Amino acid sequence: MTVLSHSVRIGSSLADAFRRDGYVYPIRALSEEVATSLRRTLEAAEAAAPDAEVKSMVTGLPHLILPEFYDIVRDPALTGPVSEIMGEDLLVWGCSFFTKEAHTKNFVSWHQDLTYWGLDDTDQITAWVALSPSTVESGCMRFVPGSHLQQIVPHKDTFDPDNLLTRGQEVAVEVKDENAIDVVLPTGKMSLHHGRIFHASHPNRSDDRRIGLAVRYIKPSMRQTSGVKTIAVLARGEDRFGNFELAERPTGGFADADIARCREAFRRREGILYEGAKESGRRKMA
Ligand SMILES: O=C(O)CCC(=O)C(=O)O
Repeated sequence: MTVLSHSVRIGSSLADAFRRDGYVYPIRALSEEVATSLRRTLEAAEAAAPDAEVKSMVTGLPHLILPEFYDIVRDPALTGPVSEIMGEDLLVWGCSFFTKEAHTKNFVSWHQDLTYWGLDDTDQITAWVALSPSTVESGCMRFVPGSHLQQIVPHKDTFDPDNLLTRGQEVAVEVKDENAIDVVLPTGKMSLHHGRIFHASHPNRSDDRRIGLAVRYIKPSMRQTSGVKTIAVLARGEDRFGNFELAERPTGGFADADIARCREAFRRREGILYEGAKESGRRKMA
């Protein structure tokens, strides 16, 4: 059993703790060696990417361009704890890196993930896996416990270039800093968070990169409200609904077919993530 949860109280299950708090951590997902080896794979791919577009695929769709990351999002070490909460059948709706370089101003504003994803249900979990130490100094995630119990609140777009979020979006309500907890994770451990939880993170003041792999799990019964079939991966169990187009394992080596699939995945998602946003503030999809 891999689950060792900070927020699970004696006598309550992982699922109970998640429903109560909107998160669970730390969960031992990968050994430090495996996590470090994945970091090396990522960094080799960043260095080898032939152009900015392919580099944005490495950052924004690693599971569709790098076979090692397709395998990791389907690994029972990640999907097991998620399925304890969401059930046996799981799709990966998206997967991306949140990397903050050492001593940079990049940050993440307070937001709720599901605000702009255009899904018809809010039963959604992100597994965030640390590929380097995620500490207060390096700008770990911060959660407001229990904030997932409210609906999606209004957000405003800032398009702040230092903000790692697509639209620089932030909740348009006050968040009291003292109500937040620091989600400190050593290399290889992960947190799970609900798609409605308020979360954010400060800049990285450490000497190392802070690298998190965010894997967005949904149930196959969910659908995009726009009717567009976005590109997903079957992570566990079965898809008996067909609401998403399922991608196979990428070939690797930046094969033409993998690049074409990522281009299409970005294209289908762009209209959803930027719905209602001003044209001028948009950045390239990543
Ligand atoms: O990595 C971070 O600091 C923020 C990540 C985040 O917002 C998310 O995974 O939903």
